[in-house]
Amino acid sequence: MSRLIVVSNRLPFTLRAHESGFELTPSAGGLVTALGSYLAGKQREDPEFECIWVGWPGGPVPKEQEAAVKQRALEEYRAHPVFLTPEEVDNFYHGFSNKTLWPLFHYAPSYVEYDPKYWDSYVHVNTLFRDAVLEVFRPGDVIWVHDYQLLLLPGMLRDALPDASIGFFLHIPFPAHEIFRLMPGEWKRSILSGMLGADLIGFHTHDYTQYFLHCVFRVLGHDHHLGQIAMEERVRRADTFPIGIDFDRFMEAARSERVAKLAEEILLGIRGRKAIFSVDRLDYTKGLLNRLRGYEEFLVRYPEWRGQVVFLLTVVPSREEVPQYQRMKQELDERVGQINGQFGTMEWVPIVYSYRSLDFEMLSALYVLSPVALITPLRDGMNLVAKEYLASKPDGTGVLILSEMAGAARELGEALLINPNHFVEIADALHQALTMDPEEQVRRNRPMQERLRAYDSRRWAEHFLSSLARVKTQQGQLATRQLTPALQEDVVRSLVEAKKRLILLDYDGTLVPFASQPNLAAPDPELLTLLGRLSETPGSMVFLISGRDKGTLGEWFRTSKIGIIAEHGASIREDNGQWRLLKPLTTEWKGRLRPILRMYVDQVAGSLLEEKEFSLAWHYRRCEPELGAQRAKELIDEVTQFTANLDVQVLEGKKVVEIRNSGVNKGAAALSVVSELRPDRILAIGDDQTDEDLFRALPTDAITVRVGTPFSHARYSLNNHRDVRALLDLLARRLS
Ligand code: GDG
Repeated sequence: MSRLIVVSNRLPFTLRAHESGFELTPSAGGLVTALGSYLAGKQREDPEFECIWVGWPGGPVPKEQEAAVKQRALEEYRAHPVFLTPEEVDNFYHGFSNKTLWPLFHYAPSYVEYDPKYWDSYVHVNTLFRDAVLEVFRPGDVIWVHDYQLLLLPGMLRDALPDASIGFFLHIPFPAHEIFRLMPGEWKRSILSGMLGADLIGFHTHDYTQYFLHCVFRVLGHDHHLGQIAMEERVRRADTFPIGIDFDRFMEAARSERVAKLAEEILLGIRGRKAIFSVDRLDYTKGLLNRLRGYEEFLVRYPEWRGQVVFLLTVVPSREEVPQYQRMKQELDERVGQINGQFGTMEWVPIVYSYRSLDFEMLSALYVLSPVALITPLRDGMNLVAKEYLASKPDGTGVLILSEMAGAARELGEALLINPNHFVEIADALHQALTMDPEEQVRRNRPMQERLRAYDSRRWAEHFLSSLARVKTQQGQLATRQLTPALQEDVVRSLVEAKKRLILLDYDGTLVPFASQPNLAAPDPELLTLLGRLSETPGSMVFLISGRDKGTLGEWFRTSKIGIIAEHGASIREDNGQWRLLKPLTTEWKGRLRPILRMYVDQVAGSLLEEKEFSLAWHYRRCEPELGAQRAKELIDEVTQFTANLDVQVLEGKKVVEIRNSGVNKGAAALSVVSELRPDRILAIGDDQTDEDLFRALPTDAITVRVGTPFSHARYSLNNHRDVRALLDLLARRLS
């Protein structure tokens, strides 16, 4: 990679206009810091490497100044600004981003405003970002889009740049489906499709990744395999990348004289009392009021600490335009006043409260001098403050009290984890922290520090970008070649030259088109003749390999000499016409699952239950499509939970949900046939996901053909069953 385009709502600087012009001052958010150390390292390794940042400069720019701002942004920051009008800022940023997505994704549905005006603006501003990216994009660039303000952008970029490398990272939680579904249908679908425009979609925790995958499944109907989303035209991945911090920077600062001096001054100011510390943006998700309630309870329950501790509460102004934030600020001021009024004395103020932002050294000094950090968000994507606190403790002492609702709690299990809704827990944790002996503090902190040092912000960015590169390679490997007439000649020639050739053919969608009911897809005379001609040529072994039951296939091909592997590989028909199992199977699970499937048949008009010897299948081809797809997701969800302890697997085929014994698949079945017959050439053709097992399992020199899509583990692709028949006909002619 020689160029990286980072796209985020805000640029790494803030623009301030004044009478004589404007100023660009660097801003140091979590993302800027995280990427900063990665970029510096990358540039050292590869002087050619370049990063361009696309985003909003954070303030209104008069039209006549745009060109000058653009010029300076490029020169000073390698940045490409997206200019927004005050109205766009209102509707897109304060509106949809912060009044709709932010509260919803942080599980505060009662704060959510569903305003179509906001949505329209969100769509529009995402197109402005798209245009800005397209202005700077050059083939070969990697695009990395960040956060909830730009959920539609990856999809918009994909439409314009079908082959580009596009990554997306969400810095806030992704909510469970129960919450996500509160949004109107069009918004939900557009947001998920927008995110799926990326090749790699990253989240902070495994839960967020799973919730996203679940929503994709429930809302759009795309299933996934280990985070790889099975969409026909392109593979993309959702995965977990917990953001790190610049560990060394905090550790170094903590060791610096300047910070030590500042810390000493602050300690003098609080007369050497033990400091409990927190810093957050003003936000209802950060649990500030709960924290105060917990601190108050602590002073009530443990009066011996009165006068001995000081709560250094720093709140950084944020989103002051949003009414909830204004109300919260007021409530916060009142609560601090009440607690100080109730417990304070002439000598002692329980809470030292500041409402402003700190410079880095001040922040570092507070981390250094505070024996306890109290971090209690109600929801938080990650929470970097918790990590930074630990990175600022060279001797390993200090106690982190952390809400289990923060993404960071997943990595920081040795901290004192509390539930932020339970103020008694907060109070007890404060007491425990203040009385914890230093050895225990070090014992808890060292492993966390090691983790933070090893997976720092640089590693995080490297991990994400190398995973993105891997997805691109994988896409390249999965893109099959269309079996053109010239290639067909080559393929047929190599089959003709072989002494023993094995031909494995899926049935529905591969040899015949799909029928509205499974039993209406009987083979036509032309097909029977074609397969007959093929199987009669010396050295040819033809097998149908299908998900259908052995009864139907056996009946349809009663007189035919071809081999049959039925029910995705459960049973095989031998030369003598007898069926045998390919591996021992049980069916007692059917009794437990049949009633669930029956319930779905009753509830969804037009659906039907097909019972095969070793599987149960719920078909919804004839149902109202939306309802059928919706119920199929629910059924899979329900059955998957139910089957956790059963030796069965749940599979979604084309308009069918099938449950069968695990370990039974076309790949395993084909391999057992291959090892028995030892062919020197194999041709395998199939059209759906279950055939991918077959393509993956066969030796690499097998001629594998996927019907209907070029994205497959097969080597070649054909368009439809007519093309398949034409290929088989050509082969039969050359063999005769
Ligand atoms: C979002 C997600 C996720 C704060 N006040 C000052 C200051 N900070 C720095 C901290 C820290 C960062 O800002 C805050 O990061 P958080 O993670 O706590 O929270 P959000 O801003 O809400 O960020 C969050 C994050 O994205 C990263 O993915 O962790 O969950 O909500 O680095 O040190 N820095 C200075 N003065 C301050 O007053 N210098």
